[in-house]
Amino acid sequence: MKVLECKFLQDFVKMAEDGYQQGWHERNGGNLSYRLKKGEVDAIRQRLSETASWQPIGTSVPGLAGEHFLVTGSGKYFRNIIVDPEACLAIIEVDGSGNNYRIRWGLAEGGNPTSELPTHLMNHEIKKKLTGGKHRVIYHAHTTNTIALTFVLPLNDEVFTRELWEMATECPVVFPEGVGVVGWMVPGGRDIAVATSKLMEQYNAVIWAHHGMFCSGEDFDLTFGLMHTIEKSAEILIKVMSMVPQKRQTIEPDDFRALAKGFNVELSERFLYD
Ligand code: 2HA
Ligand code: ZN
Repeated sequence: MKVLECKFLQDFVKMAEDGYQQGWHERNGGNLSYRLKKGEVDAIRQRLSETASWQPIGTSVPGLAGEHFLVTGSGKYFRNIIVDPEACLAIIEVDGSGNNYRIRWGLAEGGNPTSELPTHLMNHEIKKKLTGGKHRVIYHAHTTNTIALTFVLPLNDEVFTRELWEMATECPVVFPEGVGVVGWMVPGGRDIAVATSKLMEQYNAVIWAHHGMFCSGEDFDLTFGLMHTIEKSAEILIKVMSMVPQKRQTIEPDDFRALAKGFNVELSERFLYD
């Protein structure tokens, strides 16, 4: 089967275009990765090259040994993905040790997988383990309003979660586990990957101060939907903060407790401080 005709590739391209249309992917900003199912790899096996050499990932992900991922390319622009997926994307394979990868398809004009490969793969490793293999998508975007909030809110999980929950009744239902926050760090390496994947043990969304956000999910719709919901909530919060020094009324801790009951979700008391 042709890789470009596969549903997983077409869904990946649509999600990338949706993100671009949101304004989250200026220049080469952001990156996306998807862990292929075994049947998906089998369907394209004859189209996968075995000639590329193994390269170091820059971190160790033994829990992903032998897995294949569709990933965006380093320096490639989201706005070009829909035009030429074969030049902008790659399918990579992780070796048996979890220390190296090789390119098996794509990057037709040359290049490397996303500069955030360590964070993507470490997030995939932890989520694969914690969800029994359900989570397959990791998404990084430069979400404008969420980034803006990292200049004015304290950089801690409790405040970000609570403020974002208060801005839309659906929020605690969409991300009942809350959001994690990483203070400013140099992107693109192992240190930020370790910090992010540690928070991914608890959350499905992690905000990078003055940079953007990472989301994890089972499929493209759920992962994009999570990013979209959080970013919209951040936009409402900025509008509210721009209008008045303090909210006149809001969703209160007891309202959240009632919501948790009604929607059968668990909301940690950690976020329901007075
Ligand atoms: O340029 O978003 O974090 C890609 C990025 C790096
Ligand atoms: Zn980025």
